[in-house]
Amino acid sequence: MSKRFYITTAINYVNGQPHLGHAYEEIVSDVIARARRSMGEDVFFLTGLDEHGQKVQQVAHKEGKAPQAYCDELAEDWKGYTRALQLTIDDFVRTTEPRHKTIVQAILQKLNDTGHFYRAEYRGFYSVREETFLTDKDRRPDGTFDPAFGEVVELVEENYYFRLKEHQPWLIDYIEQHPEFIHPDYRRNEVLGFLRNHTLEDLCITRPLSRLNWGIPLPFDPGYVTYVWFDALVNYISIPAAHGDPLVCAALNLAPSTTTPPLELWPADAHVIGKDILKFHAVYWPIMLKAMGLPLPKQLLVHGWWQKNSAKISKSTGNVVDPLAVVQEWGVDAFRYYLVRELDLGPDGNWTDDGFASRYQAELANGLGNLVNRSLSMLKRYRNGIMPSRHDELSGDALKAFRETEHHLRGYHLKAALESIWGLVNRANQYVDQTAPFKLAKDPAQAARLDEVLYNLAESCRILAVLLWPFIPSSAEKIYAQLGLAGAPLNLAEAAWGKLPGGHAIGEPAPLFPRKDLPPKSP
Ligand code: ME8
Repeated sequence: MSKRFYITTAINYVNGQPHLGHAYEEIVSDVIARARRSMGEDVFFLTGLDEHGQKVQQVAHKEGKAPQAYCDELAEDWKGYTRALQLTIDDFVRTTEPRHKTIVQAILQKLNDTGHFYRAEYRGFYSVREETFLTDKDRRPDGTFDPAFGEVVELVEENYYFRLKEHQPWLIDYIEQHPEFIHPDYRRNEVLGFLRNHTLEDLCITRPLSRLNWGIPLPFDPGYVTYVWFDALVNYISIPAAHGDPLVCAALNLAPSTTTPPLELWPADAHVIGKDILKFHAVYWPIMLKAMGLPLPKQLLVHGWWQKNSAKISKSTGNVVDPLAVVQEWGVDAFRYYLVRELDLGPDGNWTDDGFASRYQAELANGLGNLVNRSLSMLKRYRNGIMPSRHDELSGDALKAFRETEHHLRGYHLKAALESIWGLVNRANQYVDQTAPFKLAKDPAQAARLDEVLYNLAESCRILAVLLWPFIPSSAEKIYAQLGLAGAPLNLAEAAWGKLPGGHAIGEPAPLFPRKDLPPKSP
C-alpha cells in the first residue's frame, strides 16, 4: 500500500443548483487530479455536499420539504453535474451519511475527553428573523440594527467552546516555516497578518437544539448539535476513515476495515478552496487536526471569485452563469478550457459571454481544431491516411511544450500550462502556413518534403492530445481516435516525440470544435 495523491474540493452547500464558482473549483481540481494520474501517481479525488446547518434547513422549509428529503433530491442533481463536467472523482461525500456522522461524533468525543472544549454562557443580541447572533459590525452608524434583522432581542445561551488561544503560537510558526502550505503567497500573508494581529477567540462549536436541529447531535450532550463548520471540515478525514486510512483510524481508535483493502490518503496533498473560506481551512482546521493528533494537509490551493459582467454572481439579480447550459450549448471541453485558461489559481475572474465566445472561436475552433482537422485531412487526402516515416522538424517545439507543461502542472500553474501548449498549437499552425503542404502536393518533385511536413503535423497533434488530456479529455480522446490510436492519452510520458511510427494508418478526421456564429457584441 502506498500513499495516494489526495485532492479535495470544498463541499458545497446544497441550498441551490451548482453555479460558476462551484464549477471552476471542481474543474481546476479535476485537471490537477488527471494531471497527477497522467504523471503516474495514484490519485484520490473527493468532492461532495455540505448538507447540515441553518442555510440548508431554511431553504428546505421554504420549499415545504423535510431537510433530508430536500437534500436527497438535490444530491442527485449535484451528482449528475459531476458527470456533466466529466469529473474523475473517486468518492462523493454527503455529510448526512452515517459514515461521516460517526466520525464527527468520534472526534467530538475525543476532543471533549481530552479537555479541548468547555461549556460557557454567551450573552448577545439575536435576530429572531435571521436566527443569528448579531455583533457590533451589524450595527448602523447610529448604533441601531437594520430593520432587515426584524425583532432583535438580548439572548443568553449556553454553548460548547473549543479552546483556540493556546494554538496560536505554533500555528504562526508552522505557516512561517512551511511557505508552500498556503498558495498563492498573498493568501498566506493574509492569514499570517490576521494571526499576528488578532487574539483568536475560542470557537463556538455547538448550537442548542431549540435553535437548530438540522445537524449532528453532540455525543456527550443531547441538547446540542454541532456547528456546521466543525461538521463540514471533518469530511476531509471521515472519507479516508471510511476507506480504512491507517493514520486517521489510529488517531480516532477506529478498527481498520476488514471488508476492503485500506487506502492511505491522509494527509491531503491539496485542499482546493475559494478565498472566502480560507480562515476556516488555514486556522480552525489545522487546530482541529493538531488537537486530534493528525498531521496537517500539505497545501491549501486558494482560488479567487468569479463575477459576471463585473458584478457579483447572484440568483436574485439574475446575474448568473448556468454551467450546465453552457456545457449543453458549447460542449464540456469548451467550458473546462475557458475557465482554466481565463483564470489562474489566485486572482478574481470575470465571465463575459463575449470573452467566452471569442476564446472558443480563436483558440479552440481556429487554433487547435483547425490545426488537427487540416493536418489529418491532408494526411488522408495526400497519403491515404498512412504516416510517412519519421521526421523531426517540430520536435524541439514539441519538447519545449512538453517540458514546460509538466513543470507548470507540478506547480499548479494550469493557465501557464495551457499557454505553453498553445505555443505548440500556434507554431504548428504557422508551420502549415509556411510550408504550404497544399502547394507541395501539386508538385511531384516535392513529394519527400510533403512527407516530412505531414509527419511533423500529425505527430504534433498526437503530442497535443497527450498534453491536453487533463484539461479537455473528450477532445484529446477524439484526437487520439482520429489518429487511429487505441485507448486514451492517459500517460504524460507519451508526449515524447517520435512515437507515431511510419506506416501507421490514421482514422477519420472530423471537426473538434464546430465554428459558431458569434453573438452580437454587447454595447
Ligand atoms: O463554503 N467564484 O460552500 P459553498 C468562485 N460548504 N468560487 C466560488 C464562488 C464564486 N463566485 N462562490 C462560491 C461552502 N465559490 C462550505 C464549504 S468545506 C469544508 C465547506 C466557492 O457552496 C467557495 O469559495 O458556499 C467554496 O470554495 C465553494 O465554492 C463552495 O461554496
